[in-house]
Amino acid sequence: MTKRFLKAMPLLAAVFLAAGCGGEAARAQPGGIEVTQAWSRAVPVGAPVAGGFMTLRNTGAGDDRLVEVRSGAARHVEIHEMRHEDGIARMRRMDGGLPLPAGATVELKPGGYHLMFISPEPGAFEAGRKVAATLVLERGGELAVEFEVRAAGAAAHDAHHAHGDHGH
Ligand SMILES: [Cu+2]
Repeated sequence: MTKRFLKAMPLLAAVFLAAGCGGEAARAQPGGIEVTQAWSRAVPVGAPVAGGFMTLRNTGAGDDRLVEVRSGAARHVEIHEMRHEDGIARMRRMDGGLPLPAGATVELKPGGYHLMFISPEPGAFEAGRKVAATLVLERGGELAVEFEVRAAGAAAHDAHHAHGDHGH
């Protein structure tokens, strides 16, 4: 029965397998979305938010979109963009998700697009730990990712900011 199921639904099976073993930094998916350099910055216990950064590459033939991110390490996860308006950096939740055009590489990084882990679990974002999350793609199914938690101040170009992270 299982064999027949796998044969009948190879795409779904591949998604299950990928979600089941997780942990690898990069993985080609049926939808052609590749994730590399997934990382986060350590926050103290009780911090209201933690950031999530990564590089997404759409190697597929069609446009895709990151529509949702789930993680047991926070109450919920939002997809944000940061813009500078009148010299002030403002963040905005991307309710429509993050577009991943065919062939494009989209970088989530401090000062740009990023994930916001809201109400992180105490201790989950300690330097050296890994935060598991699931990326939900509009076309490419689900993708398991692990964010490597780096010490606060890890991003050299960001070190001159006070580490409250972009003004929450
Ligand atoms: Cu944010």
